[in-house]
Amino acid sequence: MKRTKSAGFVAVAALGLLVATNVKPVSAQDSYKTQLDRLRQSLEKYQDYKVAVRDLYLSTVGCIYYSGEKIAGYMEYPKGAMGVHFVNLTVQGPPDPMKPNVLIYEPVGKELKLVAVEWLVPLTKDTKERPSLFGQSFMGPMEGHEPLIPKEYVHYDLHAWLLKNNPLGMFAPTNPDVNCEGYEYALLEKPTKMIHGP
Ligand SMILES: [Cu+2]
Repeated sequence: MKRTKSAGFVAVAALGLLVATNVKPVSAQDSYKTQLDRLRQSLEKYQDYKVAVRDLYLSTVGCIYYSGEKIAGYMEYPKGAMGVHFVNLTVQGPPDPMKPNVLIYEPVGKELKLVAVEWLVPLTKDTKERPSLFGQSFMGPMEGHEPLIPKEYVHYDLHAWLLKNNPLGMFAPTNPDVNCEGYEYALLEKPTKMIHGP
């Protein structure tokens, strides 16, 4: 009886060792996924755009979309929409993966559905390098997106389609599945001029 017990213990201990040696170190990819999942959860409350407004994410009204037009020296935005940007000017400093300064809504019928977030980072004289989050380099630098953002607002940006699938990828700037059609303030934007910078 005693022998069986200790044999069982040895077997369990060996199994434990096997499991322990099988544990792979957490890869960067896994930790980005965990971060993105945490961010997605923290955005739940902003499904209601009024909660976003109370937290100072303010609507810029227009639903932005691009035709897919390509111009040399200008940003290449694949045909698709970005949606309605709600910008929080009180979120400043280096980009915080858990606190984007822009929330993006898609008008669906009479509602606004939260579909993505964006980090907008101004280019300043102190900028030493291109920002990145989740292993993704930001796009830009580029001029401000007229007519809703002044041209002089030269910036980098990164989009993340956390709440609506984007066939072009999680971090693509435009989403062909997002639609501004039928929305009163749909706004076709021209590609934005690229600026030289780090
Ligand atoms: Cu955008």
